[in-house]
Amino acid sequence: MDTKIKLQQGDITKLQVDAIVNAANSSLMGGGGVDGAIHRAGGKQILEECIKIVDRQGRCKTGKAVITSGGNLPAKYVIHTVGPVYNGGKNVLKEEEQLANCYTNSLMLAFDNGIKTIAFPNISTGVYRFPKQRAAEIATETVDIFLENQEGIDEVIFICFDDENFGIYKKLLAV
Ligand code: AR6
Repeated sequence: MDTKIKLQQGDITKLQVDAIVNAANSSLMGGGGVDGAIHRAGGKQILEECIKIVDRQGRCKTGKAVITSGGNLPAKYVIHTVGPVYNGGKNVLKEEEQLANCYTNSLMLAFDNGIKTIAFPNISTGVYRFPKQRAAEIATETVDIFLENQEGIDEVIFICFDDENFGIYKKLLAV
C-alpha cells in the first residue's frame, strides 16, 4: 500500500484535514450515521450549499461526488459521495463498481480543488449494508491505484468508527 495511506479510529468530524468525505444519500439533505454527524457538527452552511448544488444539477447519483465548504468543521471542505445500497445477488458487480467510483470520484474532486489531505469513512458499510471486508478491499485498492497514477494528494486517511472496520483495515493495510 502507498505510504500516503494512513489508518485511524474515531470520529471523522474532529479531523483537521483539507477535506473529509461524507457517506451521503442522493438527496444531499442529510440523514443518520456519519452524514448526520457531519451536518450536526458542520452547521447549516453545509446544508445550504447542498441545496444550491441540488437546485443547480439535481440529486447526486450513486458513485458520484460533490463538494461544499466545511462550515464549522475543522476540515476546510466536505466531499459528499453517495455509496451504493448493498443488495448482493446479480447486482453485486455493479454495486462494487459504484463503491469504487465513490473513492475515485472523491479523490478526483479533491485533486481538482487543490486538496492535499483527505479522510474517508467506511462508505456504505452502515445503513447501506455493504459487507465490511469487501468494502474495505475495494476502498484500499481503489485509493492505492489512484495514488499510484496521480501526484498531488499527500495523505489519505481511512477513519474507522467501529471496531470491526478498524480491525479489517488494520489487517489489510498491515499496520
Ligand atoms: N465518523 C466516522 N465514521 C462514522 C461516524 C463518524 N462520526 N459515524 C458513523 N460512522 P453510515 P452508509 C461510520 O450508515 O452505510 C445516512 O443516513 C459507521 O460506523 O453512516 O453509507 C445517509 O444519509 C459506518 O462504518 O453510511 C444515507 O442515507 C460508516 O460510517 C445512508 O446513511 C458508514 O455508515 C448512507 O449509508
